[in-house]
Amino acid sequence: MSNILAFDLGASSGRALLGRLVDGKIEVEELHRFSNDPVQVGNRLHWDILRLYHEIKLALMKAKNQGIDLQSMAIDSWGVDFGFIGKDGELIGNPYHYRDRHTEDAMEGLFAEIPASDIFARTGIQFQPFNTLFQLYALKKANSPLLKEGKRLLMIPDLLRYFLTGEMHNEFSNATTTQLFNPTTGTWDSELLRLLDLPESWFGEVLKPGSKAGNLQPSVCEELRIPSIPVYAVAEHDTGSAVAAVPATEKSFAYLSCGTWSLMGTEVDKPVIHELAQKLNFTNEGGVAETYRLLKNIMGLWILQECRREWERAGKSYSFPELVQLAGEAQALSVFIDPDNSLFLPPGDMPARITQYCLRTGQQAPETTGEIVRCILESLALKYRYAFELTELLSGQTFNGLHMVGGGIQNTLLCQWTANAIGKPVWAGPSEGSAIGNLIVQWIAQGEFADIWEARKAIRDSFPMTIYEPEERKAWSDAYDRFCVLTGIQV
Ligand code: ADP
Ligand code: LRH
Repeated sequence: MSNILAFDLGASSGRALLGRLVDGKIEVEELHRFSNDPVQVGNRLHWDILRLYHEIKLALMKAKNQGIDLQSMAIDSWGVDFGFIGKDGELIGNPYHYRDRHTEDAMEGLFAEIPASDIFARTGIQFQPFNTLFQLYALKKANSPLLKEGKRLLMIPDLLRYFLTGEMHNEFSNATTTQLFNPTTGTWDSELLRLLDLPESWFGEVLKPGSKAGNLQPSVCEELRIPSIPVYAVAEHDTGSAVAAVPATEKSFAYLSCGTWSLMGTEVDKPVIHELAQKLNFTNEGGVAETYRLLKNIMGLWILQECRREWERAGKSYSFPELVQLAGEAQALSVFIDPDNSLFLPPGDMPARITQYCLRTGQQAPETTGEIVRCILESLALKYRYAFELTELLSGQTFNGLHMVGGGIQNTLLCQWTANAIGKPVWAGPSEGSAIGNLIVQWIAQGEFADIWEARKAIRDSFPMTIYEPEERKAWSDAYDRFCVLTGIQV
């Protein structure tokens, strides 16, 4: 029986999922799970990349100790972040976290040098201050030694794969999140690199998802006393893997990948790059099987995670199910925030920022834990309606429901409220979308599935899907009108 391993590193936690194909069905087992804790040093926020590498090795050890014979493995993670490799082949410094504040003024600064419309026309990627492009610009302005010493730039999964295999490659789906890749030419954008004075030699040939990208190198095998196995490049951007795992039956479908971030959109054959897409700040990220993801980033459950961390610092600890229950007991459709307000991007005292937002917009601030959680979840559901309708507008399609995948689907209230807000059914599952998408791309590469559609069918047959039918239409529709006025979003 073939066993393969998927490492899915999310912004809040990482996991190793063991996958097996049994009579055409997918079986998964969670071999290892670990928290992914950013580390603040002085004013800087970093990822603990070596700890993540250590956790990957722990999972490989667990597989060995359980007598599991692995055939292959692959890694996916959040996008945009990277590390530099120096002349001796070693990692220079700790990768920055995309929520580090060093990119705060970067968009404004760069647009004074290169018009935003040129950047969007070249890359089709939405503007977010933390995109690799703006991180590099900020490092340049700060005269960072990283740029002087760096010889190769590797995205987070590229970097971890390099530690494991000794081979340096850049993978396609994650390369597109840099906002330095041109989907029209299918290569790094030489003109953007030239304008930014970034050496082309930092960026390697781009591997398609499903490419074999090396084998576990001898030093790793010796250390862990394990045989070498192939390491694949899958859709190494977690959103790419999550969307690969959407159990859709037809080509035209809408999805919401719901975790730390909420990513709402549809899959398209060609990137949608025009003025309106730029104005609405939609993105075109590279996906599997020559597709792109036309989608919008929504701040997501990060706001709730950060509230939870704040309450923990105040000595009150809540599990996610407890928070969902408290939200269910609070008053419905009372006060709203725009989850995408820049106030909510950096780490910090989120309940205080929610109060600040509500008072600023003439609303009464939520007070109890349940009221705060309800405000976050309802506001997310309403923002999902906005992004859902824009996805229909930009893609010229009408969707008869929404597929939700990711850890956030364990929040049954959020799923139900999303259905209420969009007025269409929500089909929720699987919750480990990214890890399952990672597995199926390995299997497609190994010939176990003919293509992505056969793999999606196997996902449909293997994992339960929960259906949420829309309810309370009038109340949610009125709430949406209020939400739009309050947040100033144009519909
Ligand atoms: P990421 O991959 O970005 O780290 P996940 O896909 O693991 O994120 O989703 C994490 C989110 O899922 C959490 O922020 C939390 O809101 C939600 N979640 C996780 N477990 C539960 C649960 N048991 N009940 C409700 N929500 C949950
Ligand atoms: C979701 C995600 C998203 C990126 C963000 C940095 O995990 O990859 O697609 O924009 O993290």
